[in-house]
Amino acid sequence: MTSTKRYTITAALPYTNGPVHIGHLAGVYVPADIYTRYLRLKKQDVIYICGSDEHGVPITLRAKKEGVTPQQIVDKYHTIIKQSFQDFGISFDNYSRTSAQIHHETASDFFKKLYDEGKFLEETSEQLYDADANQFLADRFVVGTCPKCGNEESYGDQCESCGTSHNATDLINPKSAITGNVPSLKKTKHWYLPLDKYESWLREWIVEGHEKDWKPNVLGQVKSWLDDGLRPRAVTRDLDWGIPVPVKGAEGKVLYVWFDAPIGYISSTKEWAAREGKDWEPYWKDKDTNLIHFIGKDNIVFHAIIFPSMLKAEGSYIVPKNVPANEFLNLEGNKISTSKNWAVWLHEYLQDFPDKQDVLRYVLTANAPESKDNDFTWKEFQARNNNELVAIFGNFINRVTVLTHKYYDGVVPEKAKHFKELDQINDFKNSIAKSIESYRFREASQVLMNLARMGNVFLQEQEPWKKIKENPEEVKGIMFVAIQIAAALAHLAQPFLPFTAQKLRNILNIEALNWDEVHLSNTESLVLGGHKINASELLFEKIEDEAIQLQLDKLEATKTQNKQDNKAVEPQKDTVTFDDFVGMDMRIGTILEAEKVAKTKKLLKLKVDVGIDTRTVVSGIAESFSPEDIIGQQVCVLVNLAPRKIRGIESQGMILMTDTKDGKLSFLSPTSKNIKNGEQVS
Ligand code: B3M
Ligand code: ZN
Repeated sequence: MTSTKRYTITAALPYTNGPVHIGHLAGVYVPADIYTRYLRLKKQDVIYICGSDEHGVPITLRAKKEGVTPQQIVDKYHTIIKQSFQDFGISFDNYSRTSAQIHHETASDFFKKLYDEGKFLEETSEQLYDADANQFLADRFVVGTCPKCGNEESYGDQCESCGTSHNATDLINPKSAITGNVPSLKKTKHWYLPLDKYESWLREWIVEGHEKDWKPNVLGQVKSWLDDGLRPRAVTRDLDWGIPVPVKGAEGKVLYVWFDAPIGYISSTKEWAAREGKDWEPYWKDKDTNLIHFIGKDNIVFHAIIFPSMLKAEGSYIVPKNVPANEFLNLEGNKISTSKNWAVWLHEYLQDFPDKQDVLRYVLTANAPESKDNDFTWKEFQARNNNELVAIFGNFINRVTVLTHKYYDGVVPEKAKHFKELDQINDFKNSIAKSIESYRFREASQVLMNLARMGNVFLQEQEPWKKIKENPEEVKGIMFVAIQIAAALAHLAQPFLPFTAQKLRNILNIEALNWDEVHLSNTESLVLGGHKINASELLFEKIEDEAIQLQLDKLEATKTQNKQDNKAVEPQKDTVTFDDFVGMDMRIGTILEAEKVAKTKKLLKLKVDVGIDTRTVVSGIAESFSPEDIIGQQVCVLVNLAPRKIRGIESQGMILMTDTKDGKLSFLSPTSKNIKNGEQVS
């Protein structure tokens, strides 16, 4: 990377249905920020673009929950989110919002162009409808079983468990998320992007063109979708919250949120350009521009398949060079969840740990979910702070600055001898650069820490405090090198720890350098002899057990609260007739065999002796029971439920279970030991 290149870096637009948490930061915004800050230091032509995603069902649902309008929801969370990003030093060049006028225009025009050029299919078909709510059920308005992996809580447009994107009508056993009703079907007209037409182009572009440089988790998902075959995808919705579909005959319809949101990157770029007096187009249309989307793994299909197909259909845009998606960050062993309040919210973190933005940035980077899901624990947070930031980085800087004041009144001595450590600084720098350029930010952060480690080892070996009496001249040479390492840390830490880097520059009384200026040789140094540094100051402070316990207690309280909320009993369902009831044939049976259904989390394939015969039942109980524990278990089976295929296996009945809201299942089994298989339940 020597010549100047243009980069358009985007970070997923967060939904404004809640504040942002550590999962957001670790998965998307910190890695993208490190990358961008590094490119800026490399003097590249780079913009870092983001904004709030203010349309879509999550917003409407949150508004319903809080009893306010969608507009009130987006205004509230846009403000909180924007502030959190700013507080954590996420250095966007522009943070816009999809309710902005410029975005409505841009998205509308984009749709219109594709429409005018006949790039959409127009089709009237039966869609899921909730008559009580007077609402078509798309996206998150509907949950049901994923046809691909059997996850019973898949959304209408996407399964969060296996990542597949599908149409709402593909769901097995769909239910309205608004009323819980089983939806009916109703005819409605929509516009579809024929993804199948872009399949061979996508294959050539991604699978053949980016096999080497895209991350394996991204390529894996992309290949699996392409292998399954792509189908036309509706890009409009029957909703009242969103961008109106700008064509005749589409009254009451809006653009699908995943159609408008990625266009938000373009509108945010336009907003930036207008403010800065720049031209936005090269950042999206010049084929030499590197367009890079930082996202979480649940967004891969939209950024690697759907949005590129939209850009290709439009014709004048470039497509992404890379889509570095991260996996998920869990919290203390459980999935982070906005609705269950299982998260470390950024604005709350800052109340408890003011001025410790860099600590969180560092911990989240050092433990980033780059190739697999990872767990954030408060113990690790404390350990990384105390054992790395304080004991290694901070300790080294403190020793250097304290000794410089003690021996030389803060004036840097002249270079006396060339130590190998000076050359090693260059190696560390190159190694950090290489890791960042290949999106390996964890590795990069560890190389940075290793540079501080090297500084400590150097001082430990040279022991200037022992030599200062007998050999003050030698100590000058040692301290000169130690100060160069400290300065290198200040410069190389910039992308990762922007606040600390600034503080350290102030202590060392030095200006920021560009990446390529951080170079040492026989003749070049980072700080010259005679330079005066400022008073020493601690960069990091130890985090005590009490502060960590407070956080753990907070999470414990959330758990207790969730348990209490779950205790609320479901209201009674609509009445059924006696005939409805006796029509159900329920028998006692015994589980003879049980095995996991391949590539699913929840499904077990059971062989059950129900007295009449031995039959196969596919049951979503794998998260509560392991196969070997339930063999021989007597259960209650609904045997005359119409057979249906689940993951290609015909299920001939249903095991009756109690299902608590926290997801714990238990069997309904006879308490008497003498009940034979085939006995009827009535
Ligand atoms: N708002 C999904 C999310 O927050 C979505 C990203 C849009 S990026 C164009 O996970
Ligand atoms: Zn799935």
